[in-house]
Amino acid sequence: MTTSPDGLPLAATGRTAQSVVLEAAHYAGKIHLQYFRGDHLGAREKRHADVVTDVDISIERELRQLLMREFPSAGFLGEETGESEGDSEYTWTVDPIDGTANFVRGIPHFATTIALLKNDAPVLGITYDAIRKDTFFAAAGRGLTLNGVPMKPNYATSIEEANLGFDIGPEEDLNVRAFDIIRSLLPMYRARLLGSAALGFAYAAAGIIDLYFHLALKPWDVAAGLLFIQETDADAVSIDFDGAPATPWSGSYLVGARNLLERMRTA
Ligand code: 2AM
Ligand code: CA
Repeated sequence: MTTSPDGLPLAATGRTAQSVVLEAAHYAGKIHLQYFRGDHLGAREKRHADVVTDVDISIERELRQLLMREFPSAGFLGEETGESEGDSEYTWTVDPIDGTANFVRGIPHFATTIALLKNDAPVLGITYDAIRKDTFFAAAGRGLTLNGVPMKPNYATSIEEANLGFDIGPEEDLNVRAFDIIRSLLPMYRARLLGSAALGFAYAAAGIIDLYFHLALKPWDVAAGLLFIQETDADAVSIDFDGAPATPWSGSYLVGARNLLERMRTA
């Protein structure tokens, strides 16, 4: 695969990976707005409390086509269409709608999130919230930007002022555990249940919230967000619930302000 000066693979049409991924995410966002609060979403449950729509599936198919056409030797890992192995060290991860439960109810808080992994580590990531036109973007070593502007988080300095975002999922026992964690931390933190893990990670990296946790996420939910956290230059950290550095396969995540995170774990 040809590499461009930014160290990332060059697309078949000669475009940079950054330009392709921006187009992909913004295209997905256009489709979100077209169907949001419409009547023909084709919503159904994959299993209890795990919802998918025709919109999720058709966006993922189109993004998969675009990314595979532009990067034929890369692998692919998507929430709705599954995994294909590539024959290079690169893999794309795609969640066409992160926050589908919000999307189907007409709650305007969801995003598309796409990442490029190199040997399982995210090197390019985008999370696009079409409702607010917020593009969170990072390439490894080049910092996090929000709508093209470099973002440096300005976290709360005390636990009393901190905002802690979290989300739940389809697994009831884990949800009970998540609420137990929240209950044990209140009234110390101001808690926010947001409904999109991708935006939760992006907000925690940008300092919009101070911390975020989830007990059961998949690589496509978190790959871009983990890169955002990494690109805060150590102001923020990402660990799993055993305290190990987080990877896209950790499952459980606690991310955000380094200064607050250690104190939350011991609370
Ligand atoms: P989703 O909307 O893409 O399913 C709130 O539940 C957050 O957790 C959302 O970001 C949601 O992503 C994610 N999430 C919950 N359960 C999930 C599952 N089984 N697989 C993938 N993501 C999940
Ligand atoms: Ca999804």
